Amino acid sequence: MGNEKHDKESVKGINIADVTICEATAQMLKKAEKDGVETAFHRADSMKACPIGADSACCKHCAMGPCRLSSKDPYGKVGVCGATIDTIQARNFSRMVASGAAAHTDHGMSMLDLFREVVNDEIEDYKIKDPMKLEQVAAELGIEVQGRSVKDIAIDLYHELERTYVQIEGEIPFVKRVPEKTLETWRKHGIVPRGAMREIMELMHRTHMGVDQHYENLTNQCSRTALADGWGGSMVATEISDILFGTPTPIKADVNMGCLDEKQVNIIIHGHEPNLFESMIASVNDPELIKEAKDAGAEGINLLGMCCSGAEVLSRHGIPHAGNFMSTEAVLVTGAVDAMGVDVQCIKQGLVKVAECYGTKVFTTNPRCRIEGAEHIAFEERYPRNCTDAIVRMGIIRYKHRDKPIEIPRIKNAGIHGFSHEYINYMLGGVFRGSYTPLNENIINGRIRGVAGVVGCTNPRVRQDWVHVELVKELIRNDVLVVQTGCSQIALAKAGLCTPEAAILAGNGLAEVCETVGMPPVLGLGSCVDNSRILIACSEMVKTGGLGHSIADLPVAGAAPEWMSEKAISIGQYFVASGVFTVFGVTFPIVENTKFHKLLFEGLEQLGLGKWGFTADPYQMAKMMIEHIDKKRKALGIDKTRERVLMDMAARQKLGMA
Ligand code: NFS
Ligand code: SF4
Repeated sequence: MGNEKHDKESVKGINIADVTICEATAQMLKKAEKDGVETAFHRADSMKACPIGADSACCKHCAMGPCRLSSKDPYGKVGVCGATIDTIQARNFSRMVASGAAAHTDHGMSMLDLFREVVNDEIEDYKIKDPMKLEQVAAELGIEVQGRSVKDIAIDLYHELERTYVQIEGEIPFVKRVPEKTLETWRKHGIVPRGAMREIMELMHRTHMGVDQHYENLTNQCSRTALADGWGGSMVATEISDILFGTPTPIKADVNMGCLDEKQVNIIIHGHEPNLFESMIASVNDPELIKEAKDAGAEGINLLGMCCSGAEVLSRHGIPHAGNFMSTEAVLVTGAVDAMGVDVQCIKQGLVKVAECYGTKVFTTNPRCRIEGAEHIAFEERYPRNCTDAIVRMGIIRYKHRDKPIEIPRIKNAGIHGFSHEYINYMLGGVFRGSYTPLNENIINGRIRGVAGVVGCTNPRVRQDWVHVELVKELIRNDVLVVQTGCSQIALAKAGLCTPEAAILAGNGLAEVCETVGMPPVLGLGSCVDNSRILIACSEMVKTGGLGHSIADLPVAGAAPEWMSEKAISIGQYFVASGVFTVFGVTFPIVENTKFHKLLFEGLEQLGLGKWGFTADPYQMAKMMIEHIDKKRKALGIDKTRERVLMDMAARQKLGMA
């Protein structure tokens, strides 16, 4: 220990009930304070957000600045170069999109690298597990599949998908999945993406000092880059993962910290890339390593996920999930984690210090992500087990030398996860012939009012999980079917809403559909890159018919109620550019009453795309989304259904929800 943060006086207590509704996290925060350990919740309390930065009213793109404009009087001043508030905000916002899109597309590229090596027989540890999906994706992209070997198809698919990154001119492959009318709109505005590398490079160029100084023109490139993420990098990540590791189908699995087991060696994988996780699954099932764990006195090896790769293998294999982004430090406070392996994205640097306090080690594995104080064990795709076996062995050593008291919150929540868009159509369409027709019919007849994607992070600036849970309850109560990914999915799983029984919280129409099919009213699809599954589902709904001709016509809406990362902004922008009304919570990183704000919140919709919305309040958020869904229903002429049910306090108490 021996660091000042471990001095009990140095941790200023926070009001724990105000910062999270996750009971396990709350219990661990109490313990952390007792142990003198600081977490992001404590740091958020002492680090007040900079008001100028929060509104994106500052620019540090050159050394004539940094320049600060006022959010109270946004047009009162310009930067030294003359940049207006609209230029400054559009540039800052676009750079968030560039960074978020880069994260998703680079992740997708790693999956593609792995796929190439598998196809070329350069790796033995991974294989094509889902040749049916391979054929289906290849056929969709116009690759001949009849009478050809899996390997030949895979080679062609690899070369085709590589264009998602390197295409210099012309449209990327998955644009073929976009509904005709949506694509027409994109073509009209010149925002059909070329390769992600080109789009991100051009966006970084255009946001440099003294280049693009028209917020509308910048926003076009911002949309184009975001679309290169959603219909490009993210979609490649999802499809390749399915081909290599299997397409998810519904599976029962547990979430929460109660999945830790004091009697076993507990290993946590936290990050985003499934290749590390898949190798770890092989390691923890290796009889030799299990024997080593038993020789050390443990009953076995217990593997858990956290954050997005955790959500992905929860959906794909039913691997238990310990918690979302704001629980990653708290889980270490249990003292029960014997090793935490991380790869890329959403890995708080603070983890290392917390881990140190409990004699746990954090292992970085990816060359892109090292953390001072963490041990690095390189993950090489050709020899993946070298890395994951080593982490298990380090965990076993730590197990043997556990010397801190262990406290595991006894909370575990079962649920059903793994609803790929392919499965949704089988589930609703019957066993023999998958189709979106029954979903569309249920929307047209009003049993299902519409579909909402509720996704994204947790954030210590708002009460962890609360906004997600309240929003989703309000939506399903109003017959809106909810699809989920990432940390949001875990929040709802912990609240018990990923079970078929949760249909009792749904409105009559949605409840009826859930009961008939035996599905939960909240469908977990996996990680954040799996938001691409939502795009595909939207496309399918349009193509199936009866709900308009473009994604913008659909009675759907999206939300990231507790977002924090630049990836979330990229996701938001690609949903908006695809035609979806998308509402964010916490804070919106631009100044109101500016032209750029008006463009994002109104103007884009007039161009035939979707639009942004903002509110930090979950009930208001539900109201905005439902009103939008109703507006679309009306335009489609299918609005002859029930009035929206607003839950008052008494109704909430009756349901035990207050
Ligand atoms: Ni999405 Fe995943 Fe979670 Fe947010 Fe981070 S883990 S990619 S960014 S915090 S949902
Ligand atoms: Fe200031 Fe313009 Fe330089 Fe930005 S680019 S820091 S607004 S002078």
